[in-house]
Amino acid sequence: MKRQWWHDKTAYQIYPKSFCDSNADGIGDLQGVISKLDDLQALGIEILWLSPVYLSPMADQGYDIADYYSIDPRFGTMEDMERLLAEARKRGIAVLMDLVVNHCSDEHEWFRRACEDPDGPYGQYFYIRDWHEGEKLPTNWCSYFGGPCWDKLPGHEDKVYLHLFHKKQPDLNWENPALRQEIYRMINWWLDKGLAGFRIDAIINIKKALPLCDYPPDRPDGLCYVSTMLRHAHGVLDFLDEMARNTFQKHDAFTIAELFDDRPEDLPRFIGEDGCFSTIFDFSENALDSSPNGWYDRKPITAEQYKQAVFAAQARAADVGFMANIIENHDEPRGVSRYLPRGERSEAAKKMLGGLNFMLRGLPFLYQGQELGMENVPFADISQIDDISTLDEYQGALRAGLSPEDAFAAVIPFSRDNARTPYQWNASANAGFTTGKPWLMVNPNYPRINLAEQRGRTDSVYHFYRELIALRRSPAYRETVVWGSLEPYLAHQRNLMAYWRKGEKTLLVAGNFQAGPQVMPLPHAPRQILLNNLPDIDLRADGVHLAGYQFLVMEM
Ligand code: TEU
Ligand code: CA
Repeated sequence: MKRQWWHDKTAYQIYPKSFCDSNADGIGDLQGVISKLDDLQALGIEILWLSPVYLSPMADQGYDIADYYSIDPRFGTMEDMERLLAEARKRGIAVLMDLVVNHCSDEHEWFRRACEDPDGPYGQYFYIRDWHEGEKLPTNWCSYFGGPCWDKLPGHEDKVYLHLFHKKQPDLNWENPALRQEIYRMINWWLDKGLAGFRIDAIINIKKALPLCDYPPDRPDGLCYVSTMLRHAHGVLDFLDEMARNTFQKHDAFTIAELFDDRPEDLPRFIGEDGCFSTIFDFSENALDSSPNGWYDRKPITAEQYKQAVFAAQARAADVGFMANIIENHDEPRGVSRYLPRGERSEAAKKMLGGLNFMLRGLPFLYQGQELGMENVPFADISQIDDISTLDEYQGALRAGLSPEDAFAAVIPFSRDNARTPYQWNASANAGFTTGKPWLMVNPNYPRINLAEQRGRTDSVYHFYRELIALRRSPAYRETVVWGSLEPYLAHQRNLMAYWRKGEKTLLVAGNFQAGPQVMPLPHAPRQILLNNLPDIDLRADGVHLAGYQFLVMEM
């Protein structure tokens, strides 16, 4: 496999609205990010992805873009963005923005013009269809945020437009070459500015199965999940290859795609040597608890399921390319709250979960606060929730017959707002995020879980992540940690997740994914213990006696 400049890096996602507020309006901003670059550098971060900061009415927190060429005033100015790029570069940090081009905002000029003149050129930028009151809609697809994918075109009684996401996120018509050229021009404009690349949003959705048609209903409301349509859509790679040729390849840009519902056999075309992206996120463990009924019907994920999903994904990518490994992001609950059972979310367990993920083959991608072991939020009432997806899932649970209390209790553990609360900098008011009123409540555990406290304590979760990153960068182990192969070890031993990393050196990574102890047999005694999340290690003739949630990286 050809080596790339980004392979040995550690990446970090910032959710700008909740990272650091520089001007007391309760909303995180670019100046806030700039003021924390030293902290990111001290952690060892070399790639930074910013969730959207473009001009947006914020129906979906910036994933509804009204102008791709300007920064939303809530976040700052274009000068701030340029300064951020320059300051990051000084610290050896490559910056990625979010590329959201399946849809734009209904407040984007393209959509406004399409509404003014649906038969004119901008009408062709979207999927607009004739429709008359009382008729069935053009298709029976269910939007990702609930309800039909079609809404009335503003100003027209007899036309509807397609939105796979929220109604304020009209889908762009990629079949139209003029639209594609506009998008390539925009991408190149940003890359010319010195952006290192993009995280690419919801990209599989750009190709619709044509002609648009109904599919058998698979939901209680008689609609059909978009995933069925996507299975019938062919040709997304033609669009993506064309986009890559016209933009990313010319700039040697780094791209990481958010890809769901892709066909496994297409993996080489996505992330292989000549693939259209540098890498994609591995969502296989996030998908484990999904249910066709919705969030309220999700079941807890067991350690065994987690391990098997991760190993399967590692095997798929092994000869193809690098996947990016995550335990959480801005769309998911906190990893420690999801994959560790209630009552067992100790710092040791958090380090184990983080360590097992970090040491996989691929690009480690942290989400803000993960390095502190930030947890889900004890929301008490639905009125505290901002996220449109959670509100929709809550309604779905009510429709399924759950009482309001049960619906709330079932849905909240999966709320996207769990990961969107302000970053916990210190124990002062609002966790040091803002001196104003934060836009979303701060997790009340901030006096206990915050960066200042963890920085001052060498056995903290934060310091453990620093050690993981330092190991990845170290001259002695980099070769093995980054490019070494991965082979599962004792994959059938229950609640043990262990794997070899083999390269110049031979490392054995092991996590005891349970509260009780267990013995892991070893082929021979380790040469050296490189990382241990507990103060001691119990090595005996029959192997290593792991304490509950113990995590080790051993050189063998
Ligand atoms: O998410 C794409 C996606 O597939 C979502 O349906 C995801 O599964 C959902 O958020 C779960 O509730 C991306 C962004 O990451 C997300 O924040 C946006 O809301 C979405 O695209 C639309 O742009
Ligand atoms: Ca602000």
